[in-house]
Amino acid sequence: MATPLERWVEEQAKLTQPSKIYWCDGTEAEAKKLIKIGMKEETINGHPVFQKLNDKHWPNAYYHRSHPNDVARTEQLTFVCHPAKETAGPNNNWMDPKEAKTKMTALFDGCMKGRTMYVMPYMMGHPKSPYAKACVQITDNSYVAVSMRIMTRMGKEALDRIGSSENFVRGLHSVGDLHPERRFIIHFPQENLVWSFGSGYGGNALLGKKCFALRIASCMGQKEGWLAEHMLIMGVEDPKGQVTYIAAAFPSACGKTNLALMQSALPGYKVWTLGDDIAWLNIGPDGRLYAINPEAGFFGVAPGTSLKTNPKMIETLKNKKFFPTLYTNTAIDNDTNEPWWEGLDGAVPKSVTDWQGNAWDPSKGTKAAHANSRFTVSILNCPTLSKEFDNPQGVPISAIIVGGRRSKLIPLVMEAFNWQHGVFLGTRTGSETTAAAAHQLGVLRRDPMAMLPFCGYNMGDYFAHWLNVGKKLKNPPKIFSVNWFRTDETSKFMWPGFGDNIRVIKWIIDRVQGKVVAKETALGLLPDLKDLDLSGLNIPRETVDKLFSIDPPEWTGELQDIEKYLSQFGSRTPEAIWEEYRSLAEKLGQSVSK
Ligand code: OXD
Ligand code: MN
Repeated sequence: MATPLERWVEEQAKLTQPSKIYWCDGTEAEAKKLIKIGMKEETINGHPVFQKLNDKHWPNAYYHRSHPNDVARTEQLTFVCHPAKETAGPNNNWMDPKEAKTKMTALFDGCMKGRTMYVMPYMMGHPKSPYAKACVQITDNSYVAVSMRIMTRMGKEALDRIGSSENFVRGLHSVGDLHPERRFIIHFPQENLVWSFGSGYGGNALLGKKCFALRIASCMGQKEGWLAEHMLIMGVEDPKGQVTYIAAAFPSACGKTNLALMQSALPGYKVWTLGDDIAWLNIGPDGRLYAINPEAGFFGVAPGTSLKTNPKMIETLKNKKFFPTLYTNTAIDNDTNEPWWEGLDGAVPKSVTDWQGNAWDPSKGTKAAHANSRFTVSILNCPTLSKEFDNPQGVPISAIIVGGRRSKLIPLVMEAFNWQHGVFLGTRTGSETTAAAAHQLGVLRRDPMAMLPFCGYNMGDYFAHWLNVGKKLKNPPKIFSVNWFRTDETSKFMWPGFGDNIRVIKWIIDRVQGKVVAKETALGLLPDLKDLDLSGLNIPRETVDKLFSIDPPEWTGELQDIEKYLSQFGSRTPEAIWEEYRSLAEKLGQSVSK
């Protein structure tokens, strides 16, 4: 008798009518075969799905050029279909589940004619972890299939875990005809199901990532008492060899990957990488918060990645260990057939093909690589991979960091007074926008816990869930806010960032270990400057003061904006969050109506 998985695959095949069905085993041999198919038999917008790059300096490198209209997540075309609209909240686009099924069924009907249907069983998390989830994605594109091998644990262990059970997360994906009017990323949280049509872009098409591990998983976490978060996970080893585990939430393209692989500027401190994008946080048997990274690879922004900004990522990309590494929408150096992007070390190559396949003419002022061009590489290639990466129980988190790109107001670092205040710091987080999603650049967008595009249910309820998790923790992590991006009067960043961020992390660890005291201010607990290790850093005292300055009148507009934002969720915004808001306003000497 057919298993639920076989039956589901059969139903999807009946709907989409592929010419072939191929069950992926996730092996290297298979990836090689799929890449060949992608080079010879499949095209996107007239370009072969894969192009071989020069292996000399970039081992196992393959190039993928997406459709120019399909280069980022499309939040306006992303829907979460709970039966009731209020469950989705103002933070999500909502469609009635029945209407969504009808609409999507029409799009998927016959969409794989003449194509191969790839069936990919995969695990999010280590197969032995009690926190891991078994999943299956179907796609009709070899780039997506090969990317999923890199980003997840694909193959037999997932199949074994599913066995004859109904209990697996389902994802149906087709690139369709890549027409933006026929592009929809649709989530059905009640069925642990995602339907994605019309895009091959990572965040829209690799359904284990944002669609499942954040949107659907956040709904599972709400029901089951855990948190699915847009966070990096790292272990920081101090000079005594003690490792402190930290999870940090920053919006897309705000430096999570750089921090997760940071090469410390302070001697004796070492960063061990566990993840750069997603953390699942569960309450462990001892009442502490434990983190696993459900993913197995990095889908990182290429421009700006260099030996200077992220040497360990360059080493990761140059590691031969795990096959293959993909470069999507970067430029290509024509003389060497190697990938290239703005910000990469060395001179600008003489002759470059841009991300759209045209000869690049720098005098026109255009970029050769797309601002959101990406590399996809296995975490197993990472030289700083933590030995705890495969620990099924995860790692105990001692500090949670929230942050965003703020040119003003928000200090370099501060500690929350307690969990409730920390959750408030998360809710008020905002960032000046970047290129990872298709929207206007440089505008302040409130992005609570960096989850605005990823929380699969009403954010007011999400804040309440965070408060509830805190109540259940016997030994909750301390919560911190950081801001690497404060600028001076000439709009220059005041903090050097990158490897120097360890100076801030050291203070955080010293606080966790109870080694230093902090100063109470209206915003939170700030460092005594003598406790911030700035040795060897040429930064004037006046600038350091500015990085921490609090100017109450400047906060008037900010408070109004926070209030406006939180009010959207009506009575679902917990009273405890409003309490923190009022307390902040009062400490800043401002009167507010809420
Ligand atoms: C990502 C994103 O790709 O956040 O990680 O957009
Ligand atoms: Mn992300």
